[in-house]
Amino acid sequence: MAGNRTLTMIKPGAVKNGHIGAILNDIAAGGFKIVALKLTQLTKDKAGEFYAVHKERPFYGELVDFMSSGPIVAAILEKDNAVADFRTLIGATNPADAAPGTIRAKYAKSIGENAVHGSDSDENAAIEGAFHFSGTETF
Ligand code: 3AN
Repeated sequence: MAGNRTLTMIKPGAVKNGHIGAILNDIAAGGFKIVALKLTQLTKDKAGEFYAVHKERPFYGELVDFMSSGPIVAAILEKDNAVADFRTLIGATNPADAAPGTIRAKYAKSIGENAVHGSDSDENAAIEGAFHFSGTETF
């Protein structure tokens, strides 16, 4: 059975460009309930840890530099079928391929600076939720 939670981050570019409110509004309009939320900044070490699965990819250094470059918003979102439905709401990794109306189509600049993160599996949603939030910060 599909799980009901996913982890998102509003990335530094979208925070810097003033899109926090609009993106949270799209998330709520998409039927997701926020069960954890914070404004925070990743160190390079923490960003490297978060994206460790991509360590061998050519864009890893650029990704870690970008994700630690400024504040982000991290949130755990709840909805039936959360992981897949959230990935539909945000659109394709490359905003050029993202369906019209999706969060990445509206707010992402490029494949590297693509506005938001969404977990890719229930297992990773749980790992990523615990990465950002303690038990007392999660409702
Ligand atoms: P998604 O975030 O849609 O699950 P992944 O897991 O393939 O996509 O990639 C993780 C992150 O790595 C993306 N959100 C994006 O910021 C970055 N990324 C992926 N592919 C590229 C690429 N070709 N060039 C630069 N950055 C990339």
